[in-house]
Amino acid sequence: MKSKVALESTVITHGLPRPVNLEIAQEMQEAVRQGGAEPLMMAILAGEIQVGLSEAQLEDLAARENVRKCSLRDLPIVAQTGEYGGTTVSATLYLALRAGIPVFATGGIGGVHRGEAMDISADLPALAQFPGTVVCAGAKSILDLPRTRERLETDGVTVLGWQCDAFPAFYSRESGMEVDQRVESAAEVASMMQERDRLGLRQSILVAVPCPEKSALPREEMEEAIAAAEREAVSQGIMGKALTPFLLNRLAEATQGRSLAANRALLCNNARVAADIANAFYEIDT
Ligand code: PSU
Ligand code: MN
Repeated sequence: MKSKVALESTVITHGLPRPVNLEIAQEMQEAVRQGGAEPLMMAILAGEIQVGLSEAQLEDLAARENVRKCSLRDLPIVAQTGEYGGTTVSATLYLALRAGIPVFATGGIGGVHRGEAMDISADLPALAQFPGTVVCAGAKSILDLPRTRERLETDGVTVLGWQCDAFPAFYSRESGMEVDQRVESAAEVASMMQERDRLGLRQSILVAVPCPEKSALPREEMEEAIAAAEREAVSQGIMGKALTPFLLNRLAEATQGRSLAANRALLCNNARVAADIANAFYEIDT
């Protein structure tokens, strides 16, 4: 047995355009393997929960139309209807822990959206309820980051900065907010996971890893593009689970693909950091 890293699949089914979605999924899996751990992508295939996908299953899912974006509330539905589903952070966190996998890697977590609609991702209550370790590049810059950061604090989620003091904002390395504690190594994170478990706490540890420097985008530039995409979403009446994919797609257009390159770089980087943490935890836990 070796250490395992769970990967989410909504980023593949809904967050990235085809055909690079498949390439990036393969790169993420490779990054985990390079780190000496086993990658297990979580997804729903014909109503069945999958803990890890074969190459053929991954290719099929990445190319498939009519895949449901599954947060926790969608899991009973797809299990009953026999649909295909990509799992978001909330669903992946739950399913990974259920399968005994404590560490998982994603891009950015969902959070509190901007505007009046009180759209809050199911990722936040899931992080407050399930004791996993989620490696991400902070919260997506399309969100209301101060409110998202406050909500993590209210919910008792431990926010660690991976070799950084600033809470990263996905494409950008800074958000103007701080993490709870800076960490330098996987061993420190693993040790905090162990302490969390000893204390009987039920919240996740969020490990926030900044986007690699050469692919990151300046915050000011992103702000303008985000505001424009946000206005467009309001005028077209786009909301609910369709909002995040819509905004991500508009940003990729507005930055001539540079947001996509940043997304790719941070996903692979997070996968590698998650492998290091999984190995370190495996060592002290077994
Ligand atoms: N970040 C990305 N791409 C994505 C997502 C996050 O860069 O596709 C997905 C994740 O699966 C996350 C979900 O859990 O969006 C949050 O969606 P919502 O805001 O509808 O809760
Ligand atoms: Mn939402």
